This record gives sequence, C-alpha cells and structure tokens, in this order.
Amino acid sequence: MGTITVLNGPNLNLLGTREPALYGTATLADVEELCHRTAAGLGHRVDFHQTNHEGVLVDQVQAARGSAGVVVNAAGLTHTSIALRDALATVPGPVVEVHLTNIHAREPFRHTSYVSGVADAVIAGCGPDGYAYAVRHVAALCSSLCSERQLHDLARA
Ligand code: CA2
Repeated sequence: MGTITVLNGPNLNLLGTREPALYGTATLADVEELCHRTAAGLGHRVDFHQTNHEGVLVDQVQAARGSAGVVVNAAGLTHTSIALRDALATVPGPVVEVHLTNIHAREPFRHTSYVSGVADAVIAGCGPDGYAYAVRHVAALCSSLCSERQLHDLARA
C-alpha cells in the first residue's frame, strides 16, 4: 500500500481537445480517473499532476522521492531536459516512462529520450491504457522490492 505519483509535462492538459487523430479523445481527467481506478484495484493511491513548466516538473519529481514509485509522461521535455533526467535519477523507487504515441514511429527528434536511461521501463504507443500498464508495473516492482527487502531482513535476523 503506497502512493504512486503520476507526472505529466507540457501541453498534456490539452488532451482530448486538440489533435484527436494523434492523441485520441480521452481527456487528461479521463487518464487520471483510469490511474486512480487501476491503483485502487492494487491497493495503492495515485497523486496525479500536470505542468507546462520544466522547473515545476523537476520540483514535482523531487517531491515524489518519498512515494512508492513514479509514472512520468514528460511530453516534449522527454526529448530536451537533462534537468528532468537528473531529478528522476534521484528517485529511489521504480520509475516508468509512458507515452501515448509510439515516439519511435514519429519524427526523428522524438526518437531520443533523456528519460529512458533512468527509467525501469518504457511504455509507448498504447494510448491512455499505457498509463494503466505503467501504474500496474510500478505496483508490481514495489511488491517485488518489498519481498526482496523482507527476505533480506529475515536472512539478517
Ligand atoms: O506521445 C506522448 O505521450 C508524447 O509524450 C506527447 C508529447 C510529445 O511531445 C511527445 O513527443 C510524445 C506532446 C504532448 C502534447 O499533447 C497534446 C495533446 C493534445 C493536443 C495537443 C498536444
């Protein structure tokens, strides 16, 4: 039981209102609801945020260091932000990168992610369902980390 932080970067507040052919018709509120539902079914809570500002996203990552794990769609900052990568590298729990679209099948400048190298997993091209998969994966990694720690503690007892 813990809190999974889900972070969203610039322009994702527009989800469902523009470019439906690319990003679909689900709104960010729909995505948030999906994350809450998925986490609740696994005994976790979700803390969900969106910002258009790089520094705010870095602050949100730092604030998430005490949470069970982080799901992050850094949007355009994925391809540009070393500051965000440095912040994510300090998160002790699992980090899962998610993208609605398959960034590798889009323009070449989207093929590079500064986030992937510090993420435990990357999910791209599954639309909003990708967030549910990411929340599930963070929860799974948390429970295997917990079991490992329990075994480690038992072995030392
Ligand atoms: O596929 C993704 O989830 C992205 O992270 C979305 C970013 C894009 O820069 C990344 O390369 C891939 C764009 C987010 C902007 O979202 C909008 C949603 C609706 C209308 C306009 C923008």
